[in-house]
Amino acid sequence: MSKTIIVSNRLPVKIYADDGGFNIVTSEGGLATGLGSVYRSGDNVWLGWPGIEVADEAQQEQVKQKLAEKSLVPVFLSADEISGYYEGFSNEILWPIFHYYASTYSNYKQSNWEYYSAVNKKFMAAVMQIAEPGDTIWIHDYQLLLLPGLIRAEQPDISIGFFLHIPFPSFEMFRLIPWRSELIEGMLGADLVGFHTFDDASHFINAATRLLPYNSSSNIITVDDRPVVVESFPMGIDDEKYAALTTTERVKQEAEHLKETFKDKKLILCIDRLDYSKGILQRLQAFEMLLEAHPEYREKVVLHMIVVPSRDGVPQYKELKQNIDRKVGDINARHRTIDWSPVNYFYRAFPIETLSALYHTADICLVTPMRDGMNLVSKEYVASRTQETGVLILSEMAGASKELIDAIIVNPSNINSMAKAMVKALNMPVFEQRRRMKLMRQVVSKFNIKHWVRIFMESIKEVKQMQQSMRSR
Ligand code: GDG
Repeated sequence: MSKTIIVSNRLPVKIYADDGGFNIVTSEGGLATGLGSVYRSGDNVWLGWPGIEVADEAQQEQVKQKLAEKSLVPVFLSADEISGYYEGFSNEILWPIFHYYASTYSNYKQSNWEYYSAVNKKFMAAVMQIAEPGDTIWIHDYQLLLLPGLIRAEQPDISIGFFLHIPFPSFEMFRLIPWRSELIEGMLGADLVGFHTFDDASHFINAATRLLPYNSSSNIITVDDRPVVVESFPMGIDDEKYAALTTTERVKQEAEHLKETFKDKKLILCIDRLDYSKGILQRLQAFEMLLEAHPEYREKVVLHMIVVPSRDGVPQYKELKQNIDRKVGDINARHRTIDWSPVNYFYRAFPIETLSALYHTADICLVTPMRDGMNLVSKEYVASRTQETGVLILSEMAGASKELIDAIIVNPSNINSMAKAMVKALNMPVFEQRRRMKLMRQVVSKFNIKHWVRIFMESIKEVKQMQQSMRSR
């Protein structure tokens, strides 16, 4: 029987070395939840890096066997490979360019490219050990752009889907990358190339047809007689999980505590990974402008800001963290009173129950990335608003803004307009909040993660059928 192989840089697990053995905890991230129904059924598997360096072969075997019980297959990477392929090429070249941060943050080191190519080949070899004709392979994200092409060269007829979780930039940005043609060629090894938004898909078609001698018609690029379909598949969340969480005892207690703590104040919530693409500093400037232009909100509003540590070994991220610390310190020092701190800043991760209580309680959720493929936090806020009130302020640069059109949409570079959006949100009548939130909840529930997985898998099948019927003509 044919099977599906999911491939991503990271396996959805955390592994802890424990008394000479290993302890494995599966992660509950959005992608893992959505793909759970796929990789846990039949002979299907998920293949990726387990997240820790295991150099010893006997230990690798031990990890491999433990993961096999959970339908997971590890690709072991050395510290040098992680540094060149993941930190160097993926996070210092692809991530900034794909998020429209040119030159300053890009480091086009040849050795990073060599590691990136070598690790993509390593993934290909691992896939080839388990793939059989008739199988479907679904590859995820920017760390594995070469993988579809490498697999195609080995197994010309196998079904391959590729999905990019971050934005695909316009051609003028993408062309800066020294290895741009090789990257596009790699992606075009897939039968179906998926993005969060229509714009990302158009940018990809534009780059592919300008860099390589392939023709396109509508959303199909023909690669040596093989049609490759390029489409947008906006990723959803497990909306039912977020709604159900709000009814659990623990979340109810935490929500009560929050309500009591902030009883005469409006709570504005932001949750982001530490990243320059998330617009954290610009948002702080806007909040400061609000306090300065509208003294009536002093002691009446709190910005509850969770920044989750991420890539903090990279110098740019360290610097960003210092700038955020300084800005928060500044705002609090200048505006705080004995009973009130304008910014409640946390630099750590929290359990999902705490996030749920915050989502459920916060009057406003402020999501203002400079660029974001989708942004799931905005959808999680909407899914947690079972009481149907609350206001979402959302950047037009997040993929989610194409779907959540009833949010207050802002340009995150326009500090003034973000401050005005906060005033609008703080004063929005309840009936208007409900009207908007109901519409957004319909979108989040209809286009949830199950729907996303289903339509992507169905589309791979349809593309394969189309290719077969073209061949038999
Ligand atoms: C990439 C793209 C795209 C956050 N803090 C905590 C925590 N989180 C969870 C959130 C949410 C997830 O992390 C973050 O997802 P985002 O979509 O907001 O952002 P990225 O991590 O940058 O994800 C993005 C996504 O891929 C999917 O395609 O939307 O554009 O950049 O689920 O809830 N979870 C827990 N504790 C925290 O403190 N448990």
